[in-house]
Amino acid sequence: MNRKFLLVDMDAFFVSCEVSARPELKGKPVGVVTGAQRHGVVASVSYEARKYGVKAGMPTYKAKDLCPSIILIPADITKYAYISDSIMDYLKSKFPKVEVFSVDEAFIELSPNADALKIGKEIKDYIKKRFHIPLTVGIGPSRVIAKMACELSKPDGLMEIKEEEILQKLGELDVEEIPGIGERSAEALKSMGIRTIKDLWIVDEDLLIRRFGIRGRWFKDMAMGKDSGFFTLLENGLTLKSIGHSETFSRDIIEMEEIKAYTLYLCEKVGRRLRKHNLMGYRLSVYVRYTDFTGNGISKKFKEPVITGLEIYKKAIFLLNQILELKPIRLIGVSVFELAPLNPQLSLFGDKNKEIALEFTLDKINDIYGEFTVRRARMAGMKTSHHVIPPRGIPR
Ligand code: DCP
Ligand code: CA
Repeated sequence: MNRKFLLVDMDAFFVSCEVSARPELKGKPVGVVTGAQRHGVVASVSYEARKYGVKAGMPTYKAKDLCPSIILIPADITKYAYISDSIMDYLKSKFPKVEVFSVDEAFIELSPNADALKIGKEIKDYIKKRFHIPLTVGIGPSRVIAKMACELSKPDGLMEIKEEEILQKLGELDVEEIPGIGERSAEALKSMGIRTIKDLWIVDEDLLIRRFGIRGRWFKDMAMGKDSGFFTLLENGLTLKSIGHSETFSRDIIEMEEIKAYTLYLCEKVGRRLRKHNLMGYRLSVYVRYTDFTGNGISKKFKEPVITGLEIYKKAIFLLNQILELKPIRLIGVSVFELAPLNPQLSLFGDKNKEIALEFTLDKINDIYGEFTVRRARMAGMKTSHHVIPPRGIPR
């Protein structure tokens, strides 16, 4: 592999941001809550509260049941985003190859002979001193190994796993410890007698592919320390902020059927580009410009990510219905934001799997025979004679 990656991951990030402003909270069970007061969930949990079994994603009432002394603080996302940006800017100013992986995680590729432990220690010291945020650094010959080294040494850790140490240091771990292998995939693997990372080393790849499709290969690759699935996105240098598509019409559009048909066309395009980049997104925006040059737009974050064109379409129509005025339209735009890698753990999506698989198949047919060779019936309502205004700075 002869490469070296370092993962920088803040410990209990949202909580740590609060503790840095209020040092009296240090060492106490603390949770940061997102969502409405009564129906809030704990998004970040201090390591002291974790001892009581409190976990990220739990409803606040459950967190209080488990740990009555927990101090719950409402989330201040703007503050966390600012601290996150400042930390990422610092990393980017120091290293040429930084991949921001999430709000509080970044991979740094170092030269293979760099003294990664020394560099990791320096990063830790600087971030702690400058931002008062504790963090863990994992180092490995690939991103997936750096990530596992990080998880193993949290909190306030620093660990390197060399290529020749993978089996010895990780071999006995449960398959679930591999990023991207969730509970359901782990269960399925276990039902085949594959419990540990070492078991994945030994098992025949064809057997995994027969059972899990392409994900089977990803599982084995990652167990052996090779970036795949989840991490190939980064390898391709993809750091998109949004994927969107808009069309300016050369004539007025007013009938609902036609609006729907164009919207579906836009959503299919967006869905297709998402899949091409192996992405899904949580936020959807739609915007409209009318012939009189006025316009409006709406944006909403959804709990479930959108992946397929049809899903994007249903949500886009829901949003459009909230803003549409009874005026002739000249432009419609649809964008998906808050992108995340389309997890290899597709089983997460249950029934949605079939729809996703179908869309991938349609993509293949359309790749061969031309865009929209196969398309949904509703798009037939679309009349021709329009031209496309390409979205800004977004790869096709
Ligand atoms: N987050 C969230 N909802 C979740 C999980 C996380 O809003 N279900 C937010 C809060 C976290 C931040 O993202 O502080 C980073 O997520 P991590 O998974 O890295 O969790 P922490 O940084 O809180 O803890 P750890 O020390 O395990 O990394
Ligand atoms: Ca973290």
